[in-house]
Amino acid sequence: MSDATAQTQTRTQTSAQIGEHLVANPELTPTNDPTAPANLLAEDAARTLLREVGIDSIDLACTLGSGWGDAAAQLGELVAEIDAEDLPGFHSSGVSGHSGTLKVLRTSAGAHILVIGARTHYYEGRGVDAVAHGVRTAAAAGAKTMVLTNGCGGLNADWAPGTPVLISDHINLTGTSSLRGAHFVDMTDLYSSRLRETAREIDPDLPEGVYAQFPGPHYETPAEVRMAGTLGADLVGMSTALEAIAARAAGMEVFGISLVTNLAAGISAEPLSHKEVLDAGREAAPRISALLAKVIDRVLAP
Ligand code: 8IG
Repeated sequence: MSDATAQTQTRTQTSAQIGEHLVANPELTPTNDPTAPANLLAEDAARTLLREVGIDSIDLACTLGSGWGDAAAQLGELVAEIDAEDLPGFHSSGVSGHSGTLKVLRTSAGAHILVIGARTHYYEGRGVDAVAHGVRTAAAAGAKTMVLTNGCGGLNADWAPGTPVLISDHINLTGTSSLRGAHFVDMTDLYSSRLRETAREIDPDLPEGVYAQFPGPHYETPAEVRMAGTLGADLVGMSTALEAIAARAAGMEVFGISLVTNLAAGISAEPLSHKEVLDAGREAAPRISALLAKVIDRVLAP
């Protein structure tokens, strides 16, 4: 076979693999195409994860944000802990307060929970596929529920640092999407009202609010916080919305919960500090960990 024929054959194979369209640049393959590089990478990570852990599937996945790091310990018995770098497509974040591992836990009822301690933030500049990778990997590993947690700024002065708030909806202010191509996905009831009900059965006093995702990494100006408030936001942060979109697109039911670690800029007279964020998280940890464990237990109850 001539070199030219071999090359043509390789190219033909590749086009067959990634669909009829957009063969010139696989990165442009729509995210609803299973052969999009982002989906293939997530499949690869899920396969690696399940093989390493020696299980067939994950039931529920949970991404832990600022202040939520201790919550994993209460969710079940640790089956395996894997460094982010050892799984295709994952990176350790390098943000203090964020761990760089994925854990698999087994609940007393025998369900498997994937705890993603290695979240990639949009502000890291790795692109939206990296941001959605944890969620897509969870979906590829079989997870039906995606629990997204974060630390955030609060616009409601009544929510003292350390207050957990259910996310009822979001406003995506990143100017981008975690999806690409003609991938039109309904975002009605994105943050499952059923799961919010479940959480309120455990703590009837849990407030809820609309989360606005800013691109970061800087915090907002007071004027931007006022803008977010005018638009209908109660919480401001740098994560979650893009992941929730990817989770919904992957068919998962989404539960979102924020820990208000600081009042958003201009809401209190004090300037914001990352130390304040970490302190509020540390102090609230036992309470919010117990809350999350109870919610997840109930979600997984047969
Ligand atoms: I923790 O006040 C935390 N993350 N955008 N604003 C934004 N992100 C945050 C904040 C905040 N606090």
